[in-house]
Amino acid sequence: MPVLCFEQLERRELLAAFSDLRTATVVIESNDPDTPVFTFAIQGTATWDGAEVLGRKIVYGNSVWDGYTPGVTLDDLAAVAPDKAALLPGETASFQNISSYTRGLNELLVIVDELPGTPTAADVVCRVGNQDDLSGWTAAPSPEVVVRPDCGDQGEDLVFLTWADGAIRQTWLQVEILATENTGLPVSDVFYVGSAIGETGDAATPGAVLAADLAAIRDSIPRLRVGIEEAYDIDRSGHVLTPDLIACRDSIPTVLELITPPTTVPREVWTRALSEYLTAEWAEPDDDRILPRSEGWMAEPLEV
Ligand SMILES: [Ca+2]
Ligand SMILES: [Ca+2]
Ligand SMILES: [Ca+2]
Repeated sequence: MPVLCFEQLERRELLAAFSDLRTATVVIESNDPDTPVFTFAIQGTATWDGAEVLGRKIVYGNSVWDGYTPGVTLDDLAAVAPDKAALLPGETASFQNISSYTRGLNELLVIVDELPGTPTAADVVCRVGNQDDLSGWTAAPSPEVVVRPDCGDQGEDLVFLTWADGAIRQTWLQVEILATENTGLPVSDVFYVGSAIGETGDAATPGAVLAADLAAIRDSIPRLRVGIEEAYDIDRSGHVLTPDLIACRDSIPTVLELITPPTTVPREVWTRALSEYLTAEWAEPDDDRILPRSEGWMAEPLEV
C-alpha cells in the first residue's frame, strides 16, 4: 500500500478545504503520479488567530440620523442603514446593496474583530465601475479612515470610511481592505456597494432610477417622521417631501447593472494565511495510506 504525506496532496483541493477557515471536511485526491488516485476524508477544526471582518455597512453620513454631523462621531452608529448589506464577490446585486441617498456613498462602516494596528487610507483601495468584468473599473477617491477601537456591540473595532458628500455617486464602489500589518487580515477583504440616487427598489427596476421611482415618491408625498429604512426618503431627512421628489427627478435616468462580481482569492495570500494565522487540530485520518501526524502529517503549510 503506498504511503502519502501532506506534500503530495492536490494543492487546489487542500486550499479549498480551508476556505471557510473554521471547519473542514474535505475529500482530497492524490496527485502523486506513482500512486493511484484515491479519495478520503479528514475532519477537524481550524482556529483563526488573525483579524476578521465581521460586518460591512452603509452609513447615511451627514443626515438626520447622525444629527447632520459631517465627520465621524459615535452618533453615526444611529445612521447605519439596517436594511442594507454589502455585496460580496460571487453574489448577484440587489436593491439591498444599493443606497438611494442624495449624498451618495459618503460613509461606510467596516466592523473588524481583533485589529492589530490602526488602518489608514493606505490600507484601503477603492474602485468604481458598473460591470462584472473588473478590468474596466477605475480608481476611486481614497476615503478618510477613522478607527474607533473596541466600540462595537461586542467590543469589535469599528473602521469608518468617509468621502466628501457626492464624491461617489451613481456607481458601484468596490472596497478592498488590504491584508497588511495594520489590518491583520489574512486575505484582502473585498466588497461592493452601489449608489443610485432616487432609487426606490421597485421590483421591475431595482437598480435603475426611472419614471416608476418618481411616480412612487410623488404618490407618497407628504409623509412626516418616517424611519431610516424608508425607501422614499431619498435625502434622509426623516420625512418624505418635495426635495425627495426633486432628487429622484434629477437622477433620471441612472442605471446600475445588477452585477455579479467574480470571486478571486490570490494564492500567494492564501500561503500567508495558512502559514501565519491558521492553527488546526485535525482528527488523524483513518486510512493507513496517510502518514501519521507524528511523521509530519499537517506539519507544514504548502508553498503555493
Ligand atoms: Ca457624522
Ligand atoms: Ca427603479
Ligand atoms: Ca426626505
